[in-house]
Amino acid sequence: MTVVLGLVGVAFLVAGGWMVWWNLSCPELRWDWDRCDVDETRFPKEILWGVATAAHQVEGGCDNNNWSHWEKQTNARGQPRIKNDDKAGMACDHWNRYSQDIRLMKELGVKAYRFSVEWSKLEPRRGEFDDAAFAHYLDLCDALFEAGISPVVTLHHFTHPLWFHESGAFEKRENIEPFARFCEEVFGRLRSRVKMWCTINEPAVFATQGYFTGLFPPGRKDLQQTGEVLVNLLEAHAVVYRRLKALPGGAEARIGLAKSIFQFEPWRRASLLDWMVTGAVNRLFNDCLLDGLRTGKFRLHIPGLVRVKRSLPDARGSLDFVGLNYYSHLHARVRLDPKEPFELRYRQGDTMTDMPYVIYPEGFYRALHQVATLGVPIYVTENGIADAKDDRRALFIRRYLYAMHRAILAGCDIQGYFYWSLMDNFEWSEGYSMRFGLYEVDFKTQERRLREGAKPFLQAIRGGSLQST
Ligand code: GCO
Repeated sequence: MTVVLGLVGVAFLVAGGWMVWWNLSCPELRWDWDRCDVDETRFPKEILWGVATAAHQVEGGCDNNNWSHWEKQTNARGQPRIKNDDKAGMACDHWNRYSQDIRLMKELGVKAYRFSVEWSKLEPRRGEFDDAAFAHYLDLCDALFEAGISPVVTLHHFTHPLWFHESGAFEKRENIEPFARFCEEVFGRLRSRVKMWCTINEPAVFATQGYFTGLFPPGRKDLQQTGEVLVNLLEAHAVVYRRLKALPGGAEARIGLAKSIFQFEPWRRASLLDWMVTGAVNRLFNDCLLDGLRTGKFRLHIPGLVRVKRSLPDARGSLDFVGLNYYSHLHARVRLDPKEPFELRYRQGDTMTDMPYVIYPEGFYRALHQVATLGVPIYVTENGIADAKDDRRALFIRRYLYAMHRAILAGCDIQGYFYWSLMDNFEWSEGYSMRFGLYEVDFKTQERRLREGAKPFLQAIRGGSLQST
């Protein structure tokens, strides 16, 4: 018995010593903003500046996909799935107003526009392609060309046709094939206008929100299935990359994936438990995909919760560039309550966005270094703030662009930056309550108005300093 107690005591001493060492050896990155020279931020003239949107969030008329179906439903408590019972509906009517919106992009001075194509409009029924819908996207690309703006097309941005949804979507490995065929069709018809492609937007968000938190369709809460959807999405990306590369024009095209990074940090840096839980969530949300792209091996194993392994040699080297979508990080504190195993906590003095995310530019710097390990050029494919009052947007833009500037100086090969978003739009389960736009949208009149807080972005594009005026 004495021996056992002795061993337990030693174990605690070792664990306690580890926690103190770890906490001291890797404090959370925080800069002294009073000493950061944000005004002197400059960017290489080669940086490609753009804005980003997604079809379902801006186009209007996306009424035959997994999201339009989801928006009509209520949850187990009979509450609407979308805040304020919003529906994407006409959204920003971008389908009809894209010429006007391209003029707004020109006013900003951006040279690229990242948008997604709506699969449910292009292939409303399996194997039946709608020529008029393809003609619309060709017209959009031609109008962008006239304006001197390059299109960057995302092939899957959370939405897909109801027939694909009802077939199980990416829960089933065999559904990679119909997605790949769709991508080949789009590539074949748009390749003369589009030279840069994102296969899938934020696989980890699609999988965790749809199959772990249940906030996105199909509203499951099954970690094992989350892992299976994740590995199928990684395989789908790799298959699409190889298939498009094999098509005429494929070798010249630049094909990547838009990867979200959201750091999950221990609330108590000396708590082994907080480190273990946040480490598991980081593995799920960030690292298993990055490792899969790096090594061609997908490994996700959280004992007792999820175990998915798959060798995907085609995933290795399946990026001509990596897209990074970055917003913030979260702190979690483990609770010994099975109903609520951990709670999110916020540090005193942190400035919050409306989401609410913490404004944490240091995390952007960290995330840029994380994706830099993939060894390919980086494009920031999304970065922005929900700020309806427009009283934090300028600060956000100045500090995140400063963080990107420091990452470039540190050697990260950052070649472009797309602001999220051009204009206010449908923010998924948050509906229209979250205002991410450089342009404010009055959804009653569809008027767009440039926000004061957008000014630092215009300064950066024009190669000026971020001098606060
Ligand atoms: C996402 C999507 C965008 C969001 C944006 C703000 O990350 O969920 O790519 O569609 O609107 O990131 O949350």
